[in-house]
Amino acid sequence: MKIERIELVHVRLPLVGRFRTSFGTDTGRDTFLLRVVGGETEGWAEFGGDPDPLYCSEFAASARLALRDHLVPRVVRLGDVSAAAVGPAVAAVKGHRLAKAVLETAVLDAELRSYGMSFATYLGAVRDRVPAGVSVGIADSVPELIDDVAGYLGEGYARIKLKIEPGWDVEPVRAVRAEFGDDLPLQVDANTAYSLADAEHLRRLDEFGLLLIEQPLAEDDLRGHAALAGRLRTPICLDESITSARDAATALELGACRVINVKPARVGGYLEARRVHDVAAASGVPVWCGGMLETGVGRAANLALAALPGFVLPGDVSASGRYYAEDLTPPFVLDGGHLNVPDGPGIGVDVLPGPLSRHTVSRHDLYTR
Ligand code: NPQ
Ligand code: MG
Repeated sequence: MKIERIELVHVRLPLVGRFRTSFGTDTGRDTFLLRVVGGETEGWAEFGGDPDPLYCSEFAASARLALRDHLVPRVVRLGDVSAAAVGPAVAAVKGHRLAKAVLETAVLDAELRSYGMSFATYLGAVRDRVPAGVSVGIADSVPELIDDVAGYLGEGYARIKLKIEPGWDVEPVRAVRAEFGDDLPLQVDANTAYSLADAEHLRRLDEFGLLLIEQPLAEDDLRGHAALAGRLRTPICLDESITSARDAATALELGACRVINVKPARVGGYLEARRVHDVAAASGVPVWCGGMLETGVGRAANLALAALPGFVLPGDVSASGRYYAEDLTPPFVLDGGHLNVPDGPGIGVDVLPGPLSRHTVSRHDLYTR
């Protein structure tokens, strides 16, 4: 494929409710889409980060500069561009995995659309629907949290993830177990809010039969996670710490985790995400698909990944309505607690012009031939 144009579309969408984590509160999603046009085809992808470097070191403005000045020129210079060639072309650039991911994914979408092949088929999906989990933000009070969880269970969600932080951990988990019972698939996500000195406190979560505790310690603290793992019954799952398949192999070798949250953006794209899946599967380690408050553009591709055989736990793949009153694509809706995996060409959904224009802040050409 010869690339004719790469356009960055800055979008801003209000969230249906506030989303609070241990690193901040969001009331809207502010990100960008990349549109790659080449020959008879075009592809779309969504940046998986945020305007602030709080979840990870990258942010929307850093990705925009990395793409404009370093990544796009290296890829366009290839002449005949394929998704498989993007990673090698940008490998000399250190880091910037979220920026690399959005570029590779847009090229992959364009390429697969030109063959009429779906992401699901390309990645090796073995299911046509996946169970939907939901990530529940920190609430102002326990009764409000119980209301939030009851609402999601009423909609059919198959698994609940509670965001936790010091001061909001044992009590909310105890209350959710007391209200909804021991059979509810339940897990927690600390987004790096604890230290190893909190090990005895975190051990109090062991009595609640959680599926896992996600990223309790700092992203660069594999040794600490391994030490903590020796003191908890609850399996540790890593999110922020895993930025590549090699990281996954290292973390498993060190005993730093027993479960991995796979986010394509964090590891540099869907090709590396599949390699993380393969590394985990080779060790019999379960993985699940994480989420970054994606619009339908990112959500569609995540559903394809979540349909791979090693994705044995429900992911943070929720319906569009979990976050957005109006999505940028036809909305993804729950069907018996599941979401259908798109089977059309590429990501399998189209960006809707009306919603896109209503939520567009600005458009910029990063490249025109
Ligand atoms: C996680 N996601 O698993 C992340 C964290 C997260 C669904 O829990 C804007 C962009 C806001 C990305 C808030 C879920 C975000 C974000 C939280 C990612 O750790
Ligand atoms: Mg997480």
